[in-house]
Amino acid sequence: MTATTIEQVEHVTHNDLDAAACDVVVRAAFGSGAVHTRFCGYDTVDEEILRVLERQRVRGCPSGSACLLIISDISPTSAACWHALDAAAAAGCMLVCADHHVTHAEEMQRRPWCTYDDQACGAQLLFNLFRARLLSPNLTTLPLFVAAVDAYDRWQLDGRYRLRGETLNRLYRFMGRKTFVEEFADPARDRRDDFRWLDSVLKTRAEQEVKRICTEQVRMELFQDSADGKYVVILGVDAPINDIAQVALSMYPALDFVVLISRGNTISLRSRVSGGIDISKVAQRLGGGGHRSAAGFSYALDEDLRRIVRGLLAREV
Ligand SMILES: [Mn+2]
Repeated sequence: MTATTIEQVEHVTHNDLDAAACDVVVRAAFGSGAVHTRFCGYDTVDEEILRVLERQRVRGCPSGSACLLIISDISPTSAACWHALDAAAAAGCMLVCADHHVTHAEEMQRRPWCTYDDQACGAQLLFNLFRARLLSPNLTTLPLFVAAVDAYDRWQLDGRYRLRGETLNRLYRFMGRKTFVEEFADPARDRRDDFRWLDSVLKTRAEQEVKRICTEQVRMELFQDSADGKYVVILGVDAPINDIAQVALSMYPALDFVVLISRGNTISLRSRVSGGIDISKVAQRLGGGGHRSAAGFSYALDEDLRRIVRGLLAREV
C-alpha cells in the first residue's frame, strides 16, 4: 500500500487493549487526522461495517479510491456482511481485515484482503502489514509497545514483555480508551516505552484510589467497639491495603485498628505502627497470625455468601 493514495482510513476494531493498540498503530501509520476508528463488540461489528460501506458508497468511494477500510482484532459475523465486503472489494475498495481469533478463520483464509494468524495479536498483525510506513525514526518504540500488547492479549505469561503488557492494560483501564490512544499515538510524546512514566502514572492512580476508598468507606458512624478497641471494616479493597489502612488510621485518631476485606479468603487487620495495639493477638484468637501492627486470618466468606444467596433464592421460589 503506497503512502500517497490514502486520504481517509475507516477503521473498525474490537473493544479491548489490543483494539486500542490497533488504533495506535493505524494512527501512527496514516496520521491521526486521516483515521476514523469505531470500537465494537461481536454484536455490533456487522452493523458498523455495513454503515461504513454505505457511507463510502454515498460519498462515491471506491471510485475515488482514496479511502481504506481496516477491520482489526475482530471480523464480520454474518454472511451478509462478508458478501457486502466482497462486493466492495470487487468494486475496487481497499480493504484490510486482520484478526487472530479462530472464529472466522475459514472465511478469512478464502479472501486475499484478509490476514488470519493466531500467532500475533491484532496490533502486531497491523504493524506487520504497515511496517513500511511505521519504521520511521520517530517510531522506534512502537515495536516494543506492540510486543507488550501481544504478550498481554495472547496470554504469553512467560513472555519477555508480559509485565509491560499488564502495566499497559492497567493504564488503559484507568486512563480510558480515548486518552490512552491519544497518549500513545502521538509520536511527539513518544511514551510507548517510557515505563518510568507509566509507573509514576500508576502510582498517582493508586494514591487516588486509596483516598477514594478512605473517603467513601471510613466514617466515624461506622466505627465498631470491640474488646480490643475501635475498628472499622473496609470492603472490596483492591489497592495496596497497607496504604489504605495507614490513611484511614491517620484520618481518625480514635480508630485503633482497621479490618480490610479483599478478594479471596483473607481478612487483614492493621493497627498503628507506633504505639498501636498488638493486632497479632486478635488475629491469633481468630485462627490467624502476623505482626504487631499487620496481621490477618482466613475466613471462607465465599461459602457464606453462597449460603446467603441460596437462602434468598429459596425464599423467592
Ligand atoms: Mn486481540
